[in-house]
Amino acid sequence: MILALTGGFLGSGKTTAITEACRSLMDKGIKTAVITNDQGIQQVDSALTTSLGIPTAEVAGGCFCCQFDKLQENLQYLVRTVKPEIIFAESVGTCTDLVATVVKPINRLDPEVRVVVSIFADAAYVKGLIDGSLSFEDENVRYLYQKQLEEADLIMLNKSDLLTTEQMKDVVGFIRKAYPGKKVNTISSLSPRDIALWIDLLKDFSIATRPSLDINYDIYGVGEAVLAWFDKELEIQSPTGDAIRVALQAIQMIHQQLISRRVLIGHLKFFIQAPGWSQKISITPTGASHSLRQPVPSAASLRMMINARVQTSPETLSHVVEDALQHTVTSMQAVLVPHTSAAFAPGFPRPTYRIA
Ligand SMILES: Nc1nc2c(ncn2[C@@H]2O[C@H](COP(=O)(O)OP(=O)(O)O)[C@@H](O)[C@H]2O)c(=O)[nH]1
Ligand SMILES: [Mg+2]
Repeated sequence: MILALTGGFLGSGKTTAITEACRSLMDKGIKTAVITNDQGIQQVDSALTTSLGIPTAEVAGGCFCCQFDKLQENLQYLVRTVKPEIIFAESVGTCTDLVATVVKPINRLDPEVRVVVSIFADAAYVKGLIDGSLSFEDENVRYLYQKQLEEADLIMLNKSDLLTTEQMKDVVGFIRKAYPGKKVNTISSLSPRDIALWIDLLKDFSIATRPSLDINYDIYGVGEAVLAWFDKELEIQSPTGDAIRVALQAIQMIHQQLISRRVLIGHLKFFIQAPGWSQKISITPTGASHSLRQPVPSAASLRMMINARVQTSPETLSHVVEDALQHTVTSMQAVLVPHTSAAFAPGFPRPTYRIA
């Protein structure tokens, strides 16, 4: 069994690649499953994979490293119930030190499992690092970003479709120079051919030993904590059938408000579910978002799940989101029914195991 441990920064395209890979494997009759991971309780990513019929288990309330036993439990559960050839486990976008805290403990407990660490990087984000347009990124965040790539078995330089050939050449050159000796693969998660290539790489990859990262947990901890977390589940009711349009307008307003504050948007994820219609909407540091399925149907009500990571205080993030929701709902004569809501700064990473 292959455990495709899939990491990389927020919004780099991990879930997109995983869902595409699962779809393609399932089409061929190959059994597969997903373990999602987030620090919050309701997860947009698991809502998406579940809605697509992919067997999904969730590690909530902390990273894989800090919830290792839960990860192990889910792995065993999926092996028993689904018997997959490949399990994709997506780590939190600000998590690093996976080799020491996840790969080595798994290898020790279950040497039969073949773990491959793919680290995704958004090529447009890397371009932003090169040309300085992401200069407002906190230096501690930059540190954990670099550490993530440092421990990759496979660097997956994703979203190649967003850049020109020339730009991609610069980005690949930059990554090769920063991580000499690493395998750098340029892909687009939206391309079935590239996803097939990733699956082949996962199947063919073998390695005898990996070094654990040399990492400063104080810097890493600050890098995680400066990206505030906001989770919310709510319902929108619209007697005029405009619930989806209200949700989309609120999302746009949240995005605009954050842009005007010049804060780094790690990832804004929304999962909208109306009767017979569901859609995940993502806003990433480079703004790229998968185009919305059109036309938008009319709906009298919907449920929306929000997961946000933004480089600001939890209070500010919560205020921006709540304000935009309230404003939009009121101006479009809709009703907002809140379910759950939480805003926090992630705690200091304390891995269950760490094998240096
Ligand atoms: N253009 C483009 N967009 C992508 C690609 N991969 C992912 N995305 C988009 O990037 C956003 C974040 O993707 P997601 O898979 O949720 O990122 P994650 O946070 O790493 O799991 C979504 O809007 C995706 O549609 C890609 O290869 N090309
Ligand atoms: Mg994801």
